[in-house]
Amino acid sequence: MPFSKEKQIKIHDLMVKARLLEERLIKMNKSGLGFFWIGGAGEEAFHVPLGMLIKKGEGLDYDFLHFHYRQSATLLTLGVEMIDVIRQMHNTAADPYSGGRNFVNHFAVKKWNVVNVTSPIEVQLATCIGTGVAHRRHGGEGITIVTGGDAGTAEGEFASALGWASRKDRELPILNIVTDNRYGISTPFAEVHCDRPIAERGRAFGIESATINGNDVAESYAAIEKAMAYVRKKRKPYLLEVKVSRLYGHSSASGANWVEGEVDGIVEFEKKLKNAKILGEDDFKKVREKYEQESIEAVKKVLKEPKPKPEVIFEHIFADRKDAEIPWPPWLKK
Ligand SMILES: Cc1ncc(C[n+]2csc(CCOP(=O)(O)OP(=O)(O)O)c2C)c(N)n1
Repeated sequence: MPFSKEKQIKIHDLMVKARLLEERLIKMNKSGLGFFWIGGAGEEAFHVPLGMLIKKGEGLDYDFLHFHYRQSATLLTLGVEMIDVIRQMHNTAADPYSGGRNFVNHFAVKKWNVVNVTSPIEVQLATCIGTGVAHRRHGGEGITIVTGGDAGTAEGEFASALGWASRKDRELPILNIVTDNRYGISTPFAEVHCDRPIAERGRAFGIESATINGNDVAESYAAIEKAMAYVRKKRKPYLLEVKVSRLYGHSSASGANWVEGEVDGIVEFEKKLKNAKILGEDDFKKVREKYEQESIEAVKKVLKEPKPKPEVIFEHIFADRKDAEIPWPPWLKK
């Protein structure tokens, strides 16, 4: 491993934390405590290193993050609390990302430049251009990072983002990450794409790119470090294709059941930690128990919290409701 024992223990801890959180969210959905689940079980080996390497902060001196909906591991690594994700799952008023309005794993954190995660796919490939241009004008080492899935690369926004990022002498410092789990809901990769790596599409735009195994912690860490160093210094785009697993299928809409035959990045990492005598079975069990307990305590607390009041529905929207000509719906009349 190219990094210290302490760092490996930290990565393992965060990976398990993210997995236990996702499994708790799935249980909540199945027991009627959350109406929809979508999340990142199977992407932890990539997203924990990503979270560790992000230049975290607010404003253009820091990275701007336009994320996909499978990044609980990145957000936990940045410092998000389990309980807040559970608040969004249960749609309570205290959900800090959407005030109880949005699906789970739809983060928005202004103090860390986490731009609202959207349910319509590939919207982030359009918004990333804005901060990419701002980062270019600002200079420094802050970069724009955008993530999306493999199926989403069939949409126009993906090609547009590559085009905008690679204009001659106006290149944008954007790290464009595609997490490839080989499916778009139930549509297999080959139904939508040619039999070539997605990373190769970078070539047509003169964009540096790589394809990596996102189930391997060391490979992920090294590839992110390399790609980030390139984008930060050269102020040019980089396309990183990351092979990942989808351990509970697409979402609760497809059942959210364990999928046999997928590689589990946590199991793979634990084999390495054991072989290197860094951690053993007892340690693994303790970490799992710690986060199992934290998630259970969080659910108990959240179940007692209030839901948002109907009057707040028009808060945080672009149009100023006071000046709008649209009448208030009768059920909201004061
Ligand atoms: C614009 C738009 N079209 C269709 C959908 C329905 N939809 C939700 S997720 C999804 C599949 C996305 O697959 P991929 O981009 O590979 O990401 P993954 O969910 O596999 O991580 C689709 C088609 C959507 N949310 N938004």
